[in-house]
Amino acid sequence: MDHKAGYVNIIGKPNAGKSTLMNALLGERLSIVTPKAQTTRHRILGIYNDDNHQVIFSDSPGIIEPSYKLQEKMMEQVQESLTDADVFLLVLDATDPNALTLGGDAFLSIISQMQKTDVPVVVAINKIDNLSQDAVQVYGTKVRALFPKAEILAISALHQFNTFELFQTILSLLPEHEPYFDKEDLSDRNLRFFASEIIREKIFENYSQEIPYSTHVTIQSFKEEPNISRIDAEIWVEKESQKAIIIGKNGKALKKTGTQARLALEKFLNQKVFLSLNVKVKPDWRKNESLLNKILI
Ligand SMILES: Nc1nc2c(ncn2[C@@H]2O[C@H](COP(=O)(O)OP(=O)(O)OP(=O)(O)O)[C@@H](O)[C@H]2O)c(=O)[nH]1
Ligand SMILES: [Mg+2]
Repeated sequence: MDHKAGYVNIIGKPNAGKSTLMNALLGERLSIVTPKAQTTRHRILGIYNDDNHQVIFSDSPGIIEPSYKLQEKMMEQVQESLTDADVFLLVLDATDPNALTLGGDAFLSIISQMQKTDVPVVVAINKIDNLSQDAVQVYGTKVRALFPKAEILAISALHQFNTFELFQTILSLLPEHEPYFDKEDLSDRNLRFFASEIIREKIFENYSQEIPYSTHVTIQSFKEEPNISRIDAEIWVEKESQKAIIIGKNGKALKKTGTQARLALEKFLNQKVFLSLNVKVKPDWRKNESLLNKILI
């Protein structure tokens, strides 16, 4: 058999550039990206197919010490990606002085698992567009000391520098295997999921402090008509005061977010979109186990 296939599980701290990198490797904007940490909440598979390869990239939330139930569930999504990897792709933000050292036991324990595993490890030293060559060199030496057997590449996911080389390295490490998914599949997630993520991305971009973290987006209905998709979405918040902030004075803030989300959805779906957004208060949804079990699957 000369077909190769496998799971390439991307892990790292929040904001390291994991989602940017998955999108760059796939050439598709599947995972949402924002400047804020803890943007990604779910494990998301992005699938690359050609005649001889199926690369299943797995994006996941950044590793943190969970301090509430939603974060615990996010870390369960990370744990899952530690179990089925054919290749680990560890993403480090080279501009973060604490990228390798501090960051709590959760991250250190994952680093130590990576050091012991028989699964091939690729380390992507990311954001080198913001670093001098000397600094990259120094950083590379530190990473080499931690991972003597790993493939180590200095990249910029944002500017797609060295990402082709990274992709070739990954291909060379994949095992021979039949495809796991249909060759037409791009992801394990459906359009409703991506629609909710795109709306969440615009919330992350438009609101500050705790607001984005206190929201969740559900799609109430998604109707595909020949020339337009009609999407009804609900934005959950935890308190009335947050609802007021999301809506803004005279509805201005929600209108702006809604317009940006609609335009992004139109680009993603390649079709006109009618988007209706409703804000609903769901007290303490981030601590509600049964709600979270429905949301984080
Ligand atoms: N300068 C620079 N910025 C980058 C690079 N890669 C990602 N970023 C930026 O870093 C920020 C975080 O990127 P994400 O891809 O959302 O990071 P993530 O690791 O998925 O973050 P979480 O989902 O929160 O864990 C965004 O503002 C990106 O544009 C890079 O190579 N260079
Ligand atoms: Mg992400």
